[in-house]
Amino acid sequence: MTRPSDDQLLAVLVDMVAARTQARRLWNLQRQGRIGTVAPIDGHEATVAATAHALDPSQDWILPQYREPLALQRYGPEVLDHYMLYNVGHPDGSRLPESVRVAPLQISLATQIPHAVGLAWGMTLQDEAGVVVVFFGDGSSSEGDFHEAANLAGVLRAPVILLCMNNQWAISTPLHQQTAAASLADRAVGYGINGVTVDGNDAAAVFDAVDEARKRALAGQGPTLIEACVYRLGAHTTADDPTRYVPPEDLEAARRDDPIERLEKHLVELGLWDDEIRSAVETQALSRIDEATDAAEAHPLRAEALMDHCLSVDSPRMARQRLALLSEAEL
Ligand SMILES: Cc1ncc(C[n+]2csc(CCOP(=O)(O)OP(=O)(O)O)c2C)c(N)n1
Ligand SMILES: [Mg+2]
Repeated sequence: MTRPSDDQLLAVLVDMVAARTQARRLWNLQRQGRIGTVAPIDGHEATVAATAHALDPSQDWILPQYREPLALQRYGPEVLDHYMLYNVGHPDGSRLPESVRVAPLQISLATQIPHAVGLAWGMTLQDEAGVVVVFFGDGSSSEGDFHEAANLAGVLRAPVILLCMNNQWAISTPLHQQTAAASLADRAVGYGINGVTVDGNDAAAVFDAVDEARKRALAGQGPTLIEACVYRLGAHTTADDPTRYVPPEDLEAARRDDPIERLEKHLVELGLWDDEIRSAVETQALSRIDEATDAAEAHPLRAEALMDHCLSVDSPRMARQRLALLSEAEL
């Protein structure tokens, strides 16, 4: 068992508070019509930030779903900068520099999981050290891609960590309508891989689980499926009204177990956290996201970039569309 040090926990909390602060800014930016639909991270912060801190950004990969980017500060400022480019609708938002081991976020549910297994297997074939962590939700765990990828990962003993964020909801579908399984981690047995359930609101427990899974993977002991149990504290996305389906008493109970408050309490007791530090972290987080937003809005946009990465050579119809876009852009 590897307990994170107090300094590591402090670094995790800083990232968690920054993420939630920036998520509020994103919500407002969407309401102002400056960015597209976004999926708030509220409730996922401990799992995502603690996972990033249990990894080595110089060798380990992260393949996100769509809720994670704000809590991946450990992987460098480029993650937020590209997330904002993505949010303003720019294709370059999905092209992180090669040195940043974070894949573009993925909206087509579970399609990132086979890629993660392939990437991990490829790293083994090329004798590259490191592991791959792939995030996906409880809803995504019903997709064929998850099952096929988990099966292949087991056969190949790929150094991959399948990190299922069980936040109890897939938009308005509650977990009990998603699966009859008592636990999502139990599915690991069917693939011959290691499976663990962790309290995803407990940053130290997540750090420990990811660290353990990483060590196993690096020692050639194969993949781990980690089910991190959390609760989605906000809307599914800016296009959702959860008051129509989330029972208020469930939300209230989940709020009493807020991951940020829990870690803050611990670090206040250690004398490492107080209101002043929190407000400095919030101020810094807001200035960072404002700076990233301004840069994204100023980033030059070529309309036909929409088609740049669809096919290696434009189809005849795309060629006509590209020309049409170009002539409109010139108007
Ligand atoms: C293949 C596919 N089917 C359906 C959707 C529509 N959709 C977007 S998010 C979502 C729910 C996903 O839930 P979950 O995996 O639990 O992630 P969460 O949003 O709870 O973090 C659905 C059904 C999609 N994006 N992709
Ligand atoms: Mg979910």
